[in-house]
Amino acid sequence: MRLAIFLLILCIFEYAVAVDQTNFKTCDQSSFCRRCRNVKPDNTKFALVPGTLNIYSDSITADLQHKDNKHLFSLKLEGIEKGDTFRLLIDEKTPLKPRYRVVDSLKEIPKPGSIKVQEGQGELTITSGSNKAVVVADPFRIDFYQNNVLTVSVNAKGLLTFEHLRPKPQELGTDSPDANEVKSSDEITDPGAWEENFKSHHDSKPYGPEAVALDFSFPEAEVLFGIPEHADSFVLKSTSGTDPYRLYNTDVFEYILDSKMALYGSVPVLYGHGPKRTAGVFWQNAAETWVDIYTAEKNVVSSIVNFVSGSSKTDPPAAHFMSESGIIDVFILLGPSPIDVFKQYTELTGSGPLPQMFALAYHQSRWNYNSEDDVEEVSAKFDEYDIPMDTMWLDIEYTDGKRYFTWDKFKFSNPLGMFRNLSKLGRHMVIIIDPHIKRDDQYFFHKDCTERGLYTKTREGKDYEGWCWPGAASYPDFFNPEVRAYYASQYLPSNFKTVTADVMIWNDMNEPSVFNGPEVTMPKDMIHYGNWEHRDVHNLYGHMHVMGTFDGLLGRDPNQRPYILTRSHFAGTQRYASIWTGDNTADWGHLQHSLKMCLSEAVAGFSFCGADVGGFFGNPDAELFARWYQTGAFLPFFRGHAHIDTKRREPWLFPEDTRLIVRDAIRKRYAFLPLWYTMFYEHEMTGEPVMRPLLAHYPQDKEGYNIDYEFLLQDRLLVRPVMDRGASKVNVYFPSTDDKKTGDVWYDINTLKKYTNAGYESLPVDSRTIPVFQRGGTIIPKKERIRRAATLMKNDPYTLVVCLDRAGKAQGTLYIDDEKSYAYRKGEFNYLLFEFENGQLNVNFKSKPNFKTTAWIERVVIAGLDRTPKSATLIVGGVSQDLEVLPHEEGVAIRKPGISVLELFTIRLNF
Ligand code: NBV
Repeated sequence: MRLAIFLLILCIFEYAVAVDQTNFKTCDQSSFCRRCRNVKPDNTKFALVPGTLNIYSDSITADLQHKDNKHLFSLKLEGIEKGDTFRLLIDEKTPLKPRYRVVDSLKEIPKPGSIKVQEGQGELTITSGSNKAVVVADPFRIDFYQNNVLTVSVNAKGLLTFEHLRPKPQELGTDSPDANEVKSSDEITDPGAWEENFKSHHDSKPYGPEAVALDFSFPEAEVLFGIPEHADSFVLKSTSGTDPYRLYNTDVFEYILDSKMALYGSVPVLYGHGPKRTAGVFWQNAAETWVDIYTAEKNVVSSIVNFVSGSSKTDPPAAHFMSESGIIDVFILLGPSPIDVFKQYTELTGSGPLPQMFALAYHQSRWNYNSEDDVEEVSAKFDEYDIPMDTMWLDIEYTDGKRYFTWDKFKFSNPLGMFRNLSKLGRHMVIIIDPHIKRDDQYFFHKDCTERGLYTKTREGKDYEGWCWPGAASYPDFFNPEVRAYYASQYLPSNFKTVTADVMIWNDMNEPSVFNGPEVTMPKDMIHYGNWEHRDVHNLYGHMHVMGTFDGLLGRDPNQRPYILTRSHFAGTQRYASIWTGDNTADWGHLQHSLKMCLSEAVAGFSFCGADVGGFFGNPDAELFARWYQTGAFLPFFRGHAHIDTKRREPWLFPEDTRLIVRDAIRKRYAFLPLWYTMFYEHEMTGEPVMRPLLAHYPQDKEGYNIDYEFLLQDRLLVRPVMDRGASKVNVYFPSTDDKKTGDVWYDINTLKKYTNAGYESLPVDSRTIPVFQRGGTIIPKKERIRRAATLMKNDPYTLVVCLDRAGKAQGTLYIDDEKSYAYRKGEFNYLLFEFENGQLNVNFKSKPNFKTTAWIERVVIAGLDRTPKSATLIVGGVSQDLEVLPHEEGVAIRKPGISVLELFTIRLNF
């Protein structure tokens, strides 16, 4: 026992001081990365085998061969029916054992559509809708055209690698025919090919080298972006002279900024963007992956070569994906617009479902709220200081010794009472449930998992044991459907009796984090359901965990939308959970990176993203704290959170002026909740991201490509938070809509001051300013009676803010439902379209209103009119009524239309 405690302390200590990057591999320290990166360009070894082509109505297949070792691979190319998308699959024709194919990432198997095939001299043209793929047999490459424009080339650099499975060299008898073949033409000499050590960890690599890699060029692109999660700029940097970007879900202690190191999540989708076109590739592989980025800016070698050869042609931006195992399964997304390509991606992996309203409001967390009294006090103080707050969070200390699904009976003797008290105030609670399970024979969960064989196994078939918060721990094998079903059943009211159906779940440490494991995670040679190595599925572990949780919450209450926050994630996890950027630090750089990181996540399907407001590690000073709240109020997931060793930092513990700034920021969030809710509904429906980079709507504006300190919410708001110490002004960039440098009209959301020029504008700010602008041409719904919790604002009246474009027009939507259940999926909602034109505001229903509400419109604010109206007339069902028009900031306000959101109406301005 003593030894165990000693070891735990040692592990935690090692974990806690393991700030340095040497705990994580560089490409050079990873055998497969070295091998793939060593492949020389422009000399691909692969060619299609003549006479092996099969043409089907929706796909083609052919054999691909490695010219030296003669190994055969089967290639399949499909044109996907929906979206301008192709799918390319390459696997070994007759592998020694099956290779892993990801199945849980896609929302469903995408249906291939009909294709036309034309055979030419050494090449093949496959037409799918208005797109085509030209497959060149030798040297093998595929060029993808969208509307006859070459948009993505596969293997143009010739970096394709497919290491076939092979017997271990020393295991071959001398007379084995394979032995000679392997030795003569196919030897992989890298010392880590068959076993590999990293620090004190040994990877037994029983199947040897099995990497796959491929390059993608984007002839129409100027910048590449995507492949979260990295604490780096939105636009990807060249990796020439640095490590590639890494995708390997890891718990990195005190992660550093401007780094290509892997973090908690991996989403292998990458986009190439230029003024005319955007395209993407989704590399569906869950093994450790590295991605090299070739972009012109830093490609010194090619510039020199071009200079010497007198050529001005530079290679187009390209990416080289390298994965340790699995197959090549890649979707080519042909755009052509940024929004098109984002939708093509979510068409495959799904969009985030509409959350309950409370989840879009403000969350209050820390590691830890220490007792029921603590929770109650904090909740009461929010009321005392009139700061709205919807959800309190409990971190790991609420449990009985980190045994999830149990409570510390001293600190939390009556959790049901605590929940009821919060519920009475309209508030919610989220509690943490991590995947590591304490190895304690008295603990029911551990007993069940042991007896029923639910844990991830070692190579010898024993339960894998690692170290985490509870000490010795094992890890349920969530890849096994039985494990997920068992896990889900733990949430049933009959099992988890100490929570109500309103308590939601936070899944942390699910990379999985293993304090004493290689790179703080599970060894790659552990075994999952189906006999797959952890190596094959690593980046999916958290995803499968979250699937179990989601099923659990649904099973507990089928009509309530589950809310889950997860740290680890993969492509598709957005269907189940929101994410945050993990353990950031209370400094200005981390505040700035919260935008860049969530922008990358948003284009990779994760609109519901946020960062720990205030910074997890360290103590923010008042200025940073306030600026962080102002920024967080405009990011989708808005939660204050802090490390256990930090000073308590509830807003009232700061000086009064800071508290008031924080209060103001949170209240602003609440005022915009109708917009957030509408945007998330539209996100679920369309798959378009909520948070967007400037290039999403201003694709031609090259200056905007690299601006990632500013972002759009849909195409309605432009947010440029103050994220520098001591700022007295900010440089806001208003993007331009075309080459002529004209742009949209923007209105400051507070003053309604109008900005009509595209380009940089230096604006003065004080400590209260959050520079946010509404685009001319939009109508935004708001609620201006702020209450203690969003759930209490359900029937409150709306304000519509109409900001006119240059033509005096605007439009916008408002979505309304019960904010909690799935009734909206059965049509119980109202979806309104407001349109303003010729001095008149009209409403239409986008579908028949089907949700009863008493909510009404209490005010219409209009900005950008060129004349001041004397009055307004409200017309409902042929009956007219005069309304008062008053000056309001730099616009006007129509007072008290007093009209239900269920009625059709017109408001006419009288000049
Ligand atoms: O559960 C404790 C923390 C949590 O507060 C944080 O948000 C997670 O990202 N958790 C990580 C474990 C360890 C942190 C050093």
